[in-house]
Amino acid sequence: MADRMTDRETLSALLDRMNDPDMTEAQFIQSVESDMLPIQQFFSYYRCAIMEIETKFRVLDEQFSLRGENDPIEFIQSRIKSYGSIMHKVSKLGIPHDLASIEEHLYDIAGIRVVCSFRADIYKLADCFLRQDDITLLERKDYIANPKPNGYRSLHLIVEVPIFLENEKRPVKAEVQLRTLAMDFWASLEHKLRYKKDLPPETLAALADDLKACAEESAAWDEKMQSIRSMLQ
Ligand code: 0O2
Repeated sequence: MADRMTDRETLSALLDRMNDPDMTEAQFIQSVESDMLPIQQFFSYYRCAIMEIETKFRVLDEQFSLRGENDPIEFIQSRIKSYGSIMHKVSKLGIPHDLASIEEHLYDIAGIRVVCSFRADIYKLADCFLRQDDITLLERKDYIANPKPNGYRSLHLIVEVPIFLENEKRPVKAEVQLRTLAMDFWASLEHKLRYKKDLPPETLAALADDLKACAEESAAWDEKMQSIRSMLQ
């Protein structure tokens, strides 16, 4: 994934250097390290974006709890998309393999998942987050109002956040997923099923139906819990 080089070119340059009798081991290691630098820097931008976004949500959580409202956030999980998943998506989208194109076309290299107890808190947090003047909303997908056919529910926000580096301010894209505990429980179970390709098709279909029914039931639970809380408040 080196800048402006395909994987194959990078690998073949690496093999040439490994076989170069004039190159010492130290020189070889140094050359590999310098090749890796743009890639390390690339991933570091996304780690910084995650830090920025996580902090924004933690600050909001702190503020709501100071106001005497229950902490709206149960937990936050973040991840950087793995190299393998990035390359898989690059091939699927048919985009060039260089870092600049990957940065331009992939929106979910940095992923932040904010899990709340109550559905209303998801929208409250999303509104507060999006009102911040350094956040640019690129895309909003409300799979709570419009669940996916399999039952998947979450609010997805594709945003751009600036990170402040030594000599530059750099906009970085990230995907924020907001969901309730019930939606998260469901999504992690469904995610496991996706990798169970070795089961017979009838079993897979029956499990998908069961999961769809679970999604409807847990959405009804979310709604009930929400109205109980509203009454308590
Ligand atoms: P991971 O491992 O979580 O990163 P795309 O973003 O191009 O892949 P799409 O449909 O435009 O596809 O994006 P969408 O619908 O916003 O979904 C992106 C992410 O949402 C997924 O990332 C999942 O994390 C989650 N997601 C979406 N649909 C489902 C679903 O049906 N079940 C579960 N469990 N999760 C879902 P990745 O890259 O697929 O996975």
